[in-house]
Amino acid sequence: MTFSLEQQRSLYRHLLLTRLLEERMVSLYRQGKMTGGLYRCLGQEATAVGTAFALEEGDLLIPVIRDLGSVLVRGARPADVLRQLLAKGDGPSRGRDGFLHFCLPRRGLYSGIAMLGTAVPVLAGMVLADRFLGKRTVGMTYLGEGGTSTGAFHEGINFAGVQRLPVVVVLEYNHYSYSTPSEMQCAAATLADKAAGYGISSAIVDGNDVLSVVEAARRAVAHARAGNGPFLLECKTYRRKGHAEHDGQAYVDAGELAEWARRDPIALFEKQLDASGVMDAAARAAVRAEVDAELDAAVAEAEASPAPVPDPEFRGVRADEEDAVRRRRETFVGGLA
Ligand SMILES: Cc1ncc(C[n+]2csc(CCOP(=O)(O)OP(=O)(O)O)c2C)c(N)n1
Repeated sequence: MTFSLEQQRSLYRHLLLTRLLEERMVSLYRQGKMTGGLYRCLGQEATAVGTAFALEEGDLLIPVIRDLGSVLVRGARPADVLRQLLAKGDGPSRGRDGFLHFCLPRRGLYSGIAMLGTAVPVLAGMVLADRFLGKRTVGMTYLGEGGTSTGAFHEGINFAGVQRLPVVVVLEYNHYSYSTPSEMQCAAATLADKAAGYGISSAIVDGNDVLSVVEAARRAVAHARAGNGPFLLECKTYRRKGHAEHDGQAYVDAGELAEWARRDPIALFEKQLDASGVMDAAARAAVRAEVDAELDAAVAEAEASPAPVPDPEFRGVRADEEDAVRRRRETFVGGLA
């Protein structure tokens, strides 16, 4: 598979955007401005960016906590991501929720679901609904090793397999689930091995090599779209920070961290771009300057956004919110009478 100059530039830009946006998030978190936890994807950027890059317009994506890169590839604006994290009144969730729990339905991006594994049956239902409408929508979601131990994952992937639904589950093998090492999580030699038990296909890819990830994800998406059923794509990567910012990861060996820092996905792609002559250091510096400027503006925009206004009407709880508010008011007035 070949990649155009534009595609490689876009991949590089999204990797950098993910890394540098996260650094801004850390700064806001340490200033006490963020609400809730901060879950980083340092070292895993190529997995989320590369897999989402393989989707087409109209496809569906449900991220989990390490997938900021996929959210940006789907078109979320950094300023809106920051508004969400700062729980601003004009943020995507209007200050009601945190982290990546927001949707951009017009971009096919749905909210990460806090209960691990539940995105699999939900996504299976979404692509099944689209199949009834005659669409060939592919759904992609993500899970870590820990997420694959849940009943929801099992039920969802089993149903998707039986129905031959176009669901791609990206399995992020990042060596830890909170503090539990992977070998304590699952007895199978690889997560991809689980596919055999469901009668579906799988592959394993180096999750730190963004071009390999895109290629593998394109094959997985094409497989699913062609009606061959779900696909498990295991990306071998490494979580270089603790579970969240509050976790000092004392359970991780320093040598192991240093070893994976040498396999940094962005540095690896920079080497490839040098070798192929696609983007030299000056061209990459220009992209970095562009991303820095975008993030300066995004932080300023998000910080200037208003705080949420407490709303006793529970607006936004239901899709038909105006109707719900009207009915609630009518019931209340009726109750008084
Ligand atoms: C069903 C369920 N159990 C527990 C949790 C709390 N929890 C959130 S993330 C996490 C660790 C998940 O590990 P893994 O799936 O390997 O993903 P990683 O954090 O390594 O990316 C836990 C225990 C949850 N959200 N849902």
